[in-house]
Amino acid sequence: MRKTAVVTGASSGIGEATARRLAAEGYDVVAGARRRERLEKLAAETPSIRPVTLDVTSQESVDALAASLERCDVLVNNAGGAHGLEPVADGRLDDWQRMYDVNVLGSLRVTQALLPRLVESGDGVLVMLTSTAAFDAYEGGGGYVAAKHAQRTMAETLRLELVGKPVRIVEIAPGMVQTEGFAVTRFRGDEAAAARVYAGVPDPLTAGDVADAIAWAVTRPAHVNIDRMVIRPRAQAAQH
Ligand code: NJP
Repeated sequence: MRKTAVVTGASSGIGEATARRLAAEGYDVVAGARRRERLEKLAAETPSIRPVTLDVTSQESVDALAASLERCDVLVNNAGGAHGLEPVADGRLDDWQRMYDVNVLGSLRVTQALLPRLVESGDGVLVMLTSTAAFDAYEGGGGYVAAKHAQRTMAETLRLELVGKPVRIVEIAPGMVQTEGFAVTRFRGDEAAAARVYAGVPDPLTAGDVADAIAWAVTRPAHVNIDRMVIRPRAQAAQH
């Protein structure tokens, strides 16, 4: 019986790479995001990927995803991102709300909707895509640092609550990953500013580096729980 993996935010970056990687591992992959045309392209290249239009900030959209599934063995809560770099004192409430709604409440909505399926699987794996920002504050981190801390502690609490149930909780915490969207939304569309940040970290991680880690963690035998993987570019390895 083929297993099913659901990847949120699969239209670009880490989510797209993870969808491809899990398909290569033999999973049927349900790839969710708002940009349907990008998912269609991904599915056209890889037949075991099924595109699903998904907005994790909408309960209706998340419920429709859950209703469309026959099974769910792996859930990768990847949809997320950062908006704005202002100091806390100047942080925009709408940015903070958006970051919470996608990263924290989005992960919560999808987790609540699919957890029964993960339990039914008999060996469910839930991956929470956090960040090194889930441990360390940094200037300008603001709402992103707060949201990723919240996601991390949600995963830790869930792991405690699921003791005795057949679901493993894996946290993946990357440092800087060069993806299409992340730095651009962070810098409000200023691609030149985003490029300058990447220039400051030679050899950032690629989305594929993170996808490899996710694929490795979820394919461990059922008795092996990888609690957390922190993955940084070598240039960031000693930073806190
Ligand atoms: O970014 P990007 P990454 N509903 O912008 C989707 C974390 N991270 O791959 O809906 C559903 O290429 C969006 O799809 P669309 C980061 O916090 C990154 O770098 O079509 N999906 C797209 O597929 C995040 O949790 C770095 O616009 C929604 C995807 O999210 C994860 O890695 C470092 C959505 C974002 O892809 C992936 O980010 C780090 C919604 N409402 C952690 N809103 C890094 N890149 O440096 C957005 O520590 N998406």
